[in-house]
Amino acid sequence: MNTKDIIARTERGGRLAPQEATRLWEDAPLALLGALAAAAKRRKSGDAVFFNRNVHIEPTNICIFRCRFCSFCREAGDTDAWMLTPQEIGERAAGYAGSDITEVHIVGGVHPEHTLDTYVEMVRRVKEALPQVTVKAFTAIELRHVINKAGLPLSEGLRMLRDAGMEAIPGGGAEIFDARLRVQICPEKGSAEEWLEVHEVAHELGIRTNATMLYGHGETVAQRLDHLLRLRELQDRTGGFDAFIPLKFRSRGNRMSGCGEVDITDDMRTLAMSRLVLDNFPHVKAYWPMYGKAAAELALSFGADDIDGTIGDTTKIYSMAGAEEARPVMTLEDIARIAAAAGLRAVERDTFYRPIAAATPK
Ligand code: V47
Repeated sequence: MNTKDIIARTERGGRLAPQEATRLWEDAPLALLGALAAAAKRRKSGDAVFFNRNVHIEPTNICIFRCRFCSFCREAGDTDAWMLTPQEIGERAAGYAGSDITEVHIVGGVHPEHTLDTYVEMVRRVKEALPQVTVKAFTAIELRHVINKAGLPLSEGLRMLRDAGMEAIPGGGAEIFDARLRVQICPEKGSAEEWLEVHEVAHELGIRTNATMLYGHGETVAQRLDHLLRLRELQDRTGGFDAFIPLKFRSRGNRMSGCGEVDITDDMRTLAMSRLVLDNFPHVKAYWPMYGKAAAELALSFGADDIDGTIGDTTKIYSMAGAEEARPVMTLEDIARIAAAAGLRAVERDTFYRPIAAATPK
């Protein structure tokens, strides 16, 4: 098939075959990819740019894994290591009572002493403090670790967490699915199949999830595409993913600093190809604490329809890795301005992309 035919089919919303996606990714001009991805975005969500009012709680940066790309993890006893108890997490959540946040996002290191009960207790305490707020919690890696440790089947452990109030699962821990690369960058983390299985079981239980891909650390186009195709295949079977979030490798303060960082043209190309390949994902998110606000604005012209949330300076994962926003805070005015600059309209959503009409900024 020649490139013209591929473009014509993409414009009609047709599914890209692997060879066609490779051709576009490697050869198409960036402006063309942007136009195709922006049109695909409009077919999915019109002129909306979704955002939510959220905070992150990072229970600990102490982690038993030593992923080479991570700038966040510490050993117990390090001067800058922290660990919050479930009670402290509940107290932190209680500090947001009366505010208008709709989501608490909980992700941290895999602490050697944390168990499934610790996770259940964290979720329970947050829900107790903020009953109206959605808890989106724990990567597939954290979940698999504590559920295995408890000697339970995945379905049982996830059900316990769901019953405590974990209503959604974020997309972290996917990194890059390619087995050889995974062994190099996060050898202890478990396989792609294990990550995918946690999400599949969650979907079977009615728990919505997100998916990420860590890119920009020397992987090939084929390895990125393989990652997207595996997600597309699972989504075909379950329909349980809400959003895909490409995560650009940030190089400060980790053992992969030598890789450097890819430039913004690669960011936009990757985002556009994600939108085009993942035709069955409702949303593609430009996570602004990772890109920076200016690149997140540009991303809205390359297929993204979501920029995550207000965050209120509650996450350290990206600032510790050298991202632009040392203290990530996004105001409603910022969001409205960014959406308008892209010719789009900011729409406040809940975790499940239901619009919260009354509060949407003008
Ligand atoms: O899995 C860690 C990534 C992820 C670095 O689901 C890094 O809505 C780049 O998954 N450079 C955790 N990336 C964060 C995450 C996430 C973020 C925002 C929204 C959602 C969602 C999920 O952060 C990890 C890893 O892939 N990460 N270190 C780094 N140096």
